[in-house]
Amino acid sequence: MTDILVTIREMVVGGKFKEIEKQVQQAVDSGTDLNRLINEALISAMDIVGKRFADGDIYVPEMLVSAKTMKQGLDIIKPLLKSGEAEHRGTIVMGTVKGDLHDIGKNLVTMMMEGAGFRIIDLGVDVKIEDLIDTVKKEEVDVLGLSALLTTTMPEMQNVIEALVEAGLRNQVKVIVGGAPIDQGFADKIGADGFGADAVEAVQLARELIVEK
Ligand code: B1M
Repeated sequence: MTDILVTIREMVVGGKFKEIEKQVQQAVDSGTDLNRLINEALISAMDIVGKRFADGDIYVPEMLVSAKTMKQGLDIIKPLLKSGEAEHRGTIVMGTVKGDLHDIGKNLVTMMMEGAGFRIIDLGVDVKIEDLIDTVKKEEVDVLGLSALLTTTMPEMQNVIEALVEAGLRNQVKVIVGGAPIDQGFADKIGADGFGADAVEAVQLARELIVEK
């Protein structure tokens, strides 16, 4: 890994939010590959932070400052991922399920989806089922993307799918799920149409599902 990627990863781990923008901008200007910047520096920093939290070496405030630092780094990269396509390829509603406040992964997926030319309606975090259902009813939604980071909020994804069935909307929209504790087996079990392990997979999946529709 190059020095600049190591430096950025350490800045996120250390929560250096005042310095991160300059460093990421420098990496971009020097031609660093954006995927490596995202995966090897920013995402891998959050893995380190997660491990330290699980081991009891750091606490929620430190985790929060690292999250803020990562977001600021991502904000520099975000405009560079936009494809600038005039016509959108389909509409995707994104949200982190009720009870869950983690949004870094969801935002990353959203950014990549936008970059791939989809219209995104981002409902944010802690999203109530009623809000998801209302949006699917009002907008021409092709894909509903749900994110969950906590084992305690994973079951909410199944509740959303059941609510779509009850509202008679299940056949109108494809549901994709993701987040650190989610896997293909869970997605199959709850009747989702697909699982994305990361943002790149999520974009690929959305493309395939929209063609299928
Ligand atoms: Co939280 N947290 N957290 N946290 N946090 C985890 C998830 C945890 C694993 C840490 C740990 O113990 N090792 C643990 C969960 C344990 C469990 O459920 N078994 C945990 C905990 C316990 C908690 C609290 C309960 C702590 C507390 O208060 N005691 C609390 C819960 C709050 C709540 O949600 N109600 C909490 C709070 C927080 C912060 C607010 C401090 C902060 C979040 C800030 C924010 O998001 N704005 C935070 C953070 C930063 C983390 C870790 C360290 C990092 C998460 C992250 O951003 N990763 C996390 C440990 C970890 O995951 N390593 C942890 C980077 C991100 C790019 O990855 O989100 O996985 P990820 O997204 C990936 C893929 O999963 C995928 O693509 C993304 C890009 O590759 N993906 C999708 C995600 N969504 C997708 C959707 C798709 C497709 C793919 O389709 C729709």
